[in-house]
Amino acid sequence: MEEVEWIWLNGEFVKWPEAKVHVLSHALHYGSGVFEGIRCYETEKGPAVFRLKDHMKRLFYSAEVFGLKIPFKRQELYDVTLKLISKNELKECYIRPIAYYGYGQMGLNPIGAKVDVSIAVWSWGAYLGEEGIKNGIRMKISPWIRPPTNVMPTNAKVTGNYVNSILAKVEAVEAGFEEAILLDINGNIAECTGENLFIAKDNVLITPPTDNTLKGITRDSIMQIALDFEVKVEERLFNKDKLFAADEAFLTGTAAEVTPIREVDGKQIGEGKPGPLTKKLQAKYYDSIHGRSPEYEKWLDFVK
Ligand code: PPE
Repeated sequence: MEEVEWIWLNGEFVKWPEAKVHVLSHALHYGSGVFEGIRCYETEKGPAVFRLKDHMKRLFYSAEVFGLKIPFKRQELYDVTLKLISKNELKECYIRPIAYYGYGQMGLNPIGAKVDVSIAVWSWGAYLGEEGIKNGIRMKISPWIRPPTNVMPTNAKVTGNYVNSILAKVEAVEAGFEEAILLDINGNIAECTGENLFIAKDNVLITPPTDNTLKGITRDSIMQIALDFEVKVEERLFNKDKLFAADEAFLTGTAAEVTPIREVDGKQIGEGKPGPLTKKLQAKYYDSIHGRSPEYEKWLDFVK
């Protein structure tokens, strides 16, 4: 990982090597934290963070679901994020805010434990590879099931949830695939380890509802772009048959951006390459994050 100079930790800018945690931090043992993944992109008007307000809103939503009290205001974390990017003189970066139970109290009951908050930024390239963004990836349906929300709060970005994602990811990668698709307990497609999933059939875009999955901000952006292109969008449950019979499929996420899917479980999706609708939505998404689409400039928060 590429280090930068500054990390923001509990109200102060500290040097990268100084941003450490104690081995008895609560979150290290029990996954008791909430976090976000955000990206900043270079634009003609300077670096801009994509949908920063929405990401901060989701951070506080996750904290509320989990019952963790963030000892800063949403606006403070918003301001600090922009400042941190300029302080590190970055043009493009990934942004990782995290709030977690820190050091001082062990045992499962975290009530009253200290909450630490940090924001780190670093440069992070294509999550599933440049090749994947261009030509599509090969996916595997995971034997691991996305837990329902009465088991884990899967529509909140709680760190402990990601054990489920790691299990699915490792299983898929070891079997020679780039990424895993997780089903819900009823066999419907839920989402991927760190992305939402879309299929296109007869020019209609379909994505699972987010009752049991993360309400992706990239997902929401793609749905808005599709509607602006007058493409019909449906949020409904579907199973793997529909996925295998799709004309096109792709996944969305801050890290993965818009990555086409060319194959699932060895079966070719559509023509086995990024389809026309995927390419059109992908191109518009890249234009919007890089400030080349005036209609979506509302999604950008510029670093001063
Ligand atoms: N589902 C999950 C489970 C998920 O973690 C993400 C983001 C999404 C969907 C897409 O959400 P959004 O980024 O708002 O469009 N995953 C983040 C973490 C990746 C990581 O490896 O860490 C991300 O994309 O930043």
